[in-house]
Amino acid sequence: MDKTATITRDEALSLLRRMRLIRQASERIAKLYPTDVMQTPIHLCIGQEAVAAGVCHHLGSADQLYLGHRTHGPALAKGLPLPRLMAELYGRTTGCSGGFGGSMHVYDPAHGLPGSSAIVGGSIALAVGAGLAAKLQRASWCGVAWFGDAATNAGVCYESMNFAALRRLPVLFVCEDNGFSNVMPRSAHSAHDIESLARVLMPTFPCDGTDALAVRQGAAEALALVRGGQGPAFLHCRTKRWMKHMSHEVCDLPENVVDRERDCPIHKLEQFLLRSAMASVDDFATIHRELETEIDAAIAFASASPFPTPDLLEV
Ligand SMILES: Cc1ncc(C[n+]2csc(CCOP(=O)(O)OP(=O)(O)O)c2C)c(N)n1
Repeated sequence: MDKTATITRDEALSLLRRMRLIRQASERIAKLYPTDVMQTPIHLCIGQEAVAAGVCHHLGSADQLYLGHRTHGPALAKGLPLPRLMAELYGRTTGCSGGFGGSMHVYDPAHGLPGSSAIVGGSIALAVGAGLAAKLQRASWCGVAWFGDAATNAGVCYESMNFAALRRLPVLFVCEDNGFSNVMPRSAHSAHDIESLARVLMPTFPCDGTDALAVRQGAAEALALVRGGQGPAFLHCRTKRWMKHMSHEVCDLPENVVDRERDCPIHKLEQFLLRSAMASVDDFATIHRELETEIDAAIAFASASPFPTPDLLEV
């Protein structure tokens, strides 16, 4: 189906707002990071916003989304309030993990974010466990495993996909493939082709991960199977990482070629909105301004919140 066929203005603007929230918050984090106010490593997802917005467009708070180390984009797109993310990065008690987790350990059960793992591939099996629970409880929600291309090298990825396929569990596997494991291009870290391997176990849905409409479409088709009781599906989103792996600085690897216009998911969606006369440049400016105000408020909230005290470690 044509990826633009069924999209309404409200949906398209909601995708844009989610992507802009992630982009503008990430840019602010990158700007503040060198001042040392955030005591946590950070993995930014500038350039990858379409994956988070396109997939989470279809997820409700009951769906259980398990993340890896690059959490900010999908967590915000799934509903984690920005002040709670910012306070977590600042290491404050009001953060989503009480200030103890940092960027790689976000936790917000109210929005279907039951945990994330800094171990590459470490949360994939947990999403399958959620899928098993959903099936046993005859519930309508699903488990979602979110991981990068390097996680497909991990044995647990295949064990998890195998079990999910064997038991026909409602699990969506989302591979956010930015083509790199830290500084290593995929050709240097994987002997396999991701889709061919996944296809042995389940239907795969490849999509352009720099295009929010394509991701929205691919995720809709994959989730139709998952929610329809036909077992797991694999969504493969090829995207581009604009920043260094774990840094506030721009990626300068010669193999990572980024065209900041052609590869920009926000620019792509804005061009679509303008072409189809669904929105104007003034609408984009309003969204930008509103989000800057939200980000200012989130930073003020984080900086005014207290640091945790040792007694809070006791559970
Ligand atoms: C089991 C394990 N091995 C190695 C690492 C170190 N490490 C952290 S992130 C990373 C790269 C992961 O790449 P990918 O899964 O493609 O995700 P991306 O960072 O590109 O989003 C590595 C090797 C780790 N955290 N866990």
